[in-house]
Amino acid sequence: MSYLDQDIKEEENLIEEMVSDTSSSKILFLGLTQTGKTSIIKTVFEGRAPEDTEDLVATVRFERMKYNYNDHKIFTYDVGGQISYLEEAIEVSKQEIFANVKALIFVIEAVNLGAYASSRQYLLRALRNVYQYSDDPRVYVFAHKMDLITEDNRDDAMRVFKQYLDLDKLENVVLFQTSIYDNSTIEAMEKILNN
Ligand SMILES: Nc1nc2c(ncn2[C@@H]2O[C@H](COP(=O)(O)OP(=O)(O)OP(=O)(O)O)[C@@H](O)[C@H]2O)c(=O)[nH]1
Ligand SMILES: [Mg+2]
Repeated sequence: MSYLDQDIKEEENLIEEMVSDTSSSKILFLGLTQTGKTSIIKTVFEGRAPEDTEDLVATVRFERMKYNYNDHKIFTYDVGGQISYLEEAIEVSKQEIFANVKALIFVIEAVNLGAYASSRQYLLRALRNVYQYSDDPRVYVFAHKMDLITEDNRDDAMRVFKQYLDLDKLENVVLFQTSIYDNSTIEAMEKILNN
């Protein structure tokens, strides 16, 4: 068997396991490139130090991983945030990406106002897909890299964030303020998994 065949076989096994194992949770990570999706997965589920994420390369297409985390069986889908990968996930591969989702986590850099509009467009398209292809999915927005905003400015920053993203209009979307440099991502994940 070639390496390629072996890879394909492993991928198929992973998908089969995920679909047949109803006690497992699929967590789908989406958001623009460089927002910190892979860093969140590596620090929370693999215990990697935050500083070790600085050299992560951009995710190509999407990456599936399987974890045992605090008695939870988890499958993560980490979609690369470059526009071509997002488009592929949302249009071409939507049936696979958006099926069986327990939690969709949409990551937005809190500090990057210039990217709010584009993030919102992708968030809306992701919501449409996830409600179409999954039963009763939970949806979360991470206002991420909060460590880059001084404590005094966080309330104002969050007001602007919610206003620009018009989050109040999106029913059932739960917002977390997160950073890999403190416990906030781990605390958010625990709430999500225990929901
Ligand atoms: N200051 C700060 N930097 C962070 C945080 N989370 C991630 N980063 C940094 O953000 C950069 C991009 O992180 P990635 O995890 O590769 O981003 P990504 O969203 O997976 O990017 P794509 O794979 O291209 O979609 C890295 O240099 C991380 O160290 C955070 O909470 N605070
Ligand atoms: Mg990535």
